[in-house]
Amino acid sequence: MRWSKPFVYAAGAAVGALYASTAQAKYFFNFQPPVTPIAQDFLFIHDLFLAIITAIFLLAFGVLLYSLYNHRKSRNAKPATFSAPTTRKLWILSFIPILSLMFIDYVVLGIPSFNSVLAVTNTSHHKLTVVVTASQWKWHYAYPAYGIQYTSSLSTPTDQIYGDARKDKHFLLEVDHPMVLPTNEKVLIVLKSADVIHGFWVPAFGVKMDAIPGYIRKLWVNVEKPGVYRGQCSELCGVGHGFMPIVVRAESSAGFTKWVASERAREAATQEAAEKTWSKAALIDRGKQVFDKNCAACHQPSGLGIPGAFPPIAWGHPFSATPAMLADLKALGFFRDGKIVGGPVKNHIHIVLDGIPGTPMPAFASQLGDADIASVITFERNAFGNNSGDIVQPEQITTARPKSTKHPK
Ligand code: HEC
Ligand SMILES: [Cu+2]
Repeated sequence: MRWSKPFVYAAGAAVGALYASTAQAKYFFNFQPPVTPIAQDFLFIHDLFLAIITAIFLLAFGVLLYSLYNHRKSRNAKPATFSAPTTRKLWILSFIPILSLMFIDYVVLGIPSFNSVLAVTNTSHHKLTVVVTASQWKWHYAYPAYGIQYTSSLSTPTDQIYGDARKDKHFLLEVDHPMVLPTNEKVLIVLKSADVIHGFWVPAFGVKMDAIPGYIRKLWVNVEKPGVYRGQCSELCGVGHGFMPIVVRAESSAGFTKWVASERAREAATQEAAEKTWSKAALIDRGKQVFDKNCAACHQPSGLGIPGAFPPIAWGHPFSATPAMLADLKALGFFRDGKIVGGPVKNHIHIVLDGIPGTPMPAFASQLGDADIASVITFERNAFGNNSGDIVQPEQITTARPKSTKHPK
């Protein structure tokens, strides 16, 4: 049979196009390059396994093709009539594959896998501890030895998320404040969850563990190469599940020490911000940023919320939800006659600090500093058409905080 010319050209063009696009996007089908001993072990086991099954596949397929060809009908091949090994030779031939598969499974692959699984759980002799707390939908990192703690949230701009701007390279994989680790040091990660199950997963580290509410779980990493490593929450945890990436920057120990110093300076600045008196414009300015980062995922950038789930922040808009949710809002003075209304400042502060228990409205007491909370409340009371003119100063937040939730910043 001869191929028609147009067909050959079309096929050639298709292959060429495929090749060109692959070359451009630098696709690769493999694990991310491993940067911890555990990830290296896992990759080794994976590669070994792949090599072995490829060899077995080729061997078995070779035998199959050989038999198909050699025992074909035109050569008058007769189908075998036996259904079980009959001779000693056949018994041996049957047992060799079984025994060799068991050897591969339990010895060649089993021993290294068992060792790696044990290694993952061995958190002894760590030098640094980082407490990682997952919540809907951000990560919180604390370094108890240095008195540093902060929230890390998605920094991909909303216009990219809604398709109004070109997606950049690290679309949905960029945060405002990455986790920072020193290289070549065993770091213990204590994993917690503040609400539902989340999953801590950074592929280049090889480890992946669920953060389960009510449990404290431990894993460790020893990053051997400086760089930025990206991962994601790996347990479906609500509508913002795709919006809580994990970004880790690994620094040499000198770089890490410098980072610690700069974090301390930042915390001092936050402290200063909490102590001074702000102008209304400055509060609203800062409040908008705090809102976009911490509240807009639920209450929406427009402040109109999502019917049935997240109430509007814009007052005068209707909100229907379960009677229990509405009762909470009514008791706080934020709901009347089917509509969201502006409740008292005191309750507004209470809602943002302590959340509304039993609903998705989170407590921000341990996540935001006093200046951030004061400014977001001032913003909410003066934006989206809520022209209340109210000003809330950081000092009011400082006094409203219960002692137990004093933010160290
Ligand atoms: C995870 C989703 C979520 C996030 C994030 C969130 N809220 Fe809420 N918020 C809710 C829900 C749900 C309610 C209603 C609870 C109820 O009905 O009792 C609520 C209610 C409120 C209310 C009272 C009702 C209203 O609409 O005025 C205020 C004020 C409020 N949130 C402010 C904030 C602020 C400020 C932030 C950010 C610092 C924030 N929320 C972040 C889910 C969220
Ligand atoms: Cu999650």
